[in-house]
Amino acid sequence: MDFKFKNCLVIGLGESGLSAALLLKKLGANVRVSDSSKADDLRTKIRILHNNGINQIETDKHSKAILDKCEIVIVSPGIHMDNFLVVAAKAMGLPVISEIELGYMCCEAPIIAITGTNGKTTTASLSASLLRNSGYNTFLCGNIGKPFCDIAQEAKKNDYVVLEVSSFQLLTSDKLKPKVSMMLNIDQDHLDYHADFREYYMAKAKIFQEQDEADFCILRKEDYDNYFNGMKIEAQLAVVSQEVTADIYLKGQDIIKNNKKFCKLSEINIANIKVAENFIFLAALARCLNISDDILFKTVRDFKGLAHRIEKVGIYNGVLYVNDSKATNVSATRQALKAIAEPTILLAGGFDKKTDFKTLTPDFFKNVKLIVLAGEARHKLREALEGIKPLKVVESLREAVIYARSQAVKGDVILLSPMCASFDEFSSYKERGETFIKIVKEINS
Ligand code: UMA
Repeated sequence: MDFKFKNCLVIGLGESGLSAALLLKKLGANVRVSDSSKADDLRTKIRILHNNGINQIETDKHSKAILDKCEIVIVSPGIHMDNFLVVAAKAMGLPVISEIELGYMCCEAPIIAITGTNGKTTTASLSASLLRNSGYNTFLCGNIGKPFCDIAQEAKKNDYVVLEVSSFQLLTSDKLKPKVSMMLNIDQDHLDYHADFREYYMAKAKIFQEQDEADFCILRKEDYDNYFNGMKIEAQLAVVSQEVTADIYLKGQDIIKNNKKFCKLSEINIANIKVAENFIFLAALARCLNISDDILFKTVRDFKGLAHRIEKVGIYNGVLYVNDSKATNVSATRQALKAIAEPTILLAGGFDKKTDFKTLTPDFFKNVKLIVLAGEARHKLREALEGIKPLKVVESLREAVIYARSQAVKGDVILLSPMCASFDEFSSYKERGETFIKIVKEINS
C-alpha cells in the first residue's frame, strides 16, 4: 500500500502508536493521532511527534471529528474493538489495521511470528539467538516490547524478523504472512478483552491464515485437535507435543524427532529453558529452516533465561525466592509450579482478567504448602481456592512477601507467580517483578 499523502489516523499513543505514527510520517502520510489520556501524561511522546512534524494530536478524548477525510486507521494493541473511534471508523468503511500489519506492509524480511498463551517471549528470544548463531542479521520485536514499526524498514530481505505477537495484535491483522508461524499453546487468557474464549483463539489463528505451501506452521498437536482441526492451513505443518506422539515430542525424559530419539531433556540444560515445550518448538523451527543440531544445542546451552520468568532472585536463610511476575495467567503459573520440585509458598493475585479460577484443582498446586493472596483479585481467588491449600489474604505485595518469609523454612521456595495482570497495583509485570525483587532484598538485608 502506498501511504504517500494518505490521511492516516493512529489510535493510542503508547509504544506502538508512537512507532506507527513516525513510520507513517516517513512514508509521506498525513498523520493524526488520538489518545484518550491526558496530554500531560503523554508529554514526552507528543514532543517527539512535534519534532517530527506531526501536529494533529487529539488527547483527553476520542472524537469523531478526527476521522474527517481519514482513509486508514492504525490501532494500538490495547485498544478494544468496541472503542468509540474503532466502531465509527468501521461504520464509515475505513480499513482498521494493527501496528504490526503496518510494519508487515513495510518490511521485506521474512518473519518468524510467535504467538501462544505462554512462552512467547522465551521462545522468541531463543529463536532470535538461533538465527543469529546461524549467521543471520535478526531483529526481535513485537509484543516483547519493541514495536515492529521501529525496525520494519531497516530489516532487509536476507535478514530475519522474529515477531512476538499477542491476540490483541492479531485481531486486526488480516494480511500478515509469516515465513514460519509458531502457536505455542492455547489456554484461557484475556477474557476481559476478547468477547469470549473462541474469539481469543480465533484471533491467534490469524497467524497462519495467510500462509501458503512455501511457509511453515508449528502447532501443538493438542491445540490442533481441539481448536484448529478442520481449518484450512496451507503452510507445511509441523505438530509437536509434550504428551502424545507428534513430529517432535517428549516421551519420558527423551525428545523424539521424526520417530527417532533426538536427545535427552537433561542434555538441553532444561534448568535455563525451564519449559521443555520451548525447546521442542525451537527444534521444530531449526528443522523448518535447515539449521544444524550443533547450532540448536549451542543456542540452548548459551541461553541465560529471562527476567521475570521463573527468575531466581536469591537464597536467603535457606529459602529460594523466585520472580515469575510475567505469569499473568493460570497456565503460566502451571508451568512455573511444574518447574519447581521444592515445597513452595505461592504469592498470587493482581488484576483479574475474568479468569475462571474455580477450575483449578489440588493437583495444580501439588508442591504448594501455602498460598498468599494479594491484589484486586484476592477475594475472588480466595473463594475459588478455599479448601484446596492453606490460604492467607493480605493487602499488598509487600505484606505478601513479609508474610511468606515468616512462614518459610529452609529448603522452601517463595514464588511470585500471580496468575493475574499487574495493572491493579503496577504499570506492568516488569514493575511488579522489580518491586518484588526490591522487597525481597530489603527485608533480607
Ligand atoms: N488508549 C486510548 N484509548 C483507549 C485505550 C488506550 O487512547 O481506549 C491509549 C492509552 O492512553 C495509552 C495507549 O493507548 O496512551 C496505550 O496503548 P497500548 O495499550 O496498545 O500499549 P503500547 O504502549 O502501545 O504497548 C503495546 C503492547 N500493549 C498491549 O498490548 C496492552 C505491549 O505489550 C507491546 O510490548 C508494545 O505494544 C509493543 O509492541 C505489553 C502487554 O502487556 C507487554 N501485552 C499483553 C500481554 O503480553 O499479555 C498482550
